[in-house]
Amino acid sequence: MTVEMRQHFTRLVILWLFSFSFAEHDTKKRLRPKSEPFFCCGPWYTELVQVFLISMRKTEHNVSGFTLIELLITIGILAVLATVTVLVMNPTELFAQARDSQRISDLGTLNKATLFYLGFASDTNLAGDQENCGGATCSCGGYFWATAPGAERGTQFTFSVVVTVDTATLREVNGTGWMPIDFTALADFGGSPLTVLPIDPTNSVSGTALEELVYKYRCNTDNGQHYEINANMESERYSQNGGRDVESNTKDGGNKDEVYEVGNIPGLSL
Ligand SMILES: [Ca+2]
Ligand SMILES: [Ca+2]
Ligand SMILES: [Ca+2]
Repeated sequence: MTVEMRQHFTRLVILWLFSFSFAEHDTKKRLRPKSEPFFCCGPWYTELVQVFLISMRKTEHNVSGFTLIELLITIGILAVLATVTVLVMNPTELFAQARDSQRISDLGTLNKATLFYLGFASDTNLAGDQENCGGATCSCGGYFWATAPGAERGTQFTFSVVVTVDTATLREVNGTGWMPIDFTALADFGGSPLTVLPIDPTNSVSGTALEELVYKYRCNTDNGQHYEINANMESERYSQNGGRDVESNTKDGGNKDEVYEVGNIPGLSL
């Protein structure tokens, strides 16, 4: 590629970037600064882009192409704008929000499936028939279930044993998965409402109990018909006091402001 071809190519790429982000065509097909750029800010950008466009037009009529200084300034501006864009968008928070959206959706799915099971199964058993509670059959009386080993009980939680199952069966819906309910008992009503049990998108128990990113479940001893499922939000947006707070007890009806609780008694100690 000759020097002239490289100069033309560079001009085309930069012009395209500016056209896409900061400029638009007027009725005479001439580029001008956008009236509203895609990200923010103040009138400073208008002058900046105008200077650049004037430079581009001069260059179009000047066989010498860009000077080194112009090219360096342009690269510098693009670098600054890229940095500002990353800071404004905060990709770490955006990814956390996406995982939280998944958690909210998963708990909604699990809650509906459990309510369906309670409403239609002929012989409901919210603690299932698992025998991995210290060798004994589990009951609602002393256990809670979690999607990963090592999950801690909540600060108010008076029960002591956390139940986890092998990774191989973690997502089974027949009572051997992380939730002990046998959803296949709904065969007369179209079968299990779930094909697999969802698990937390991170599924990590590192840190304190309030930093754990796992799903938890327990049922109550009163009549074996009450349960709670919860998850921990990690984004600012969905956490307690965030813009879309789902964790505060005034929002979810639970008893722990630091986690999102669903179920027919979300106020259980979990
Ligand atoms: Ca809560
Ligand atoms: Ca939280
Ligand atoms: Ca609770």
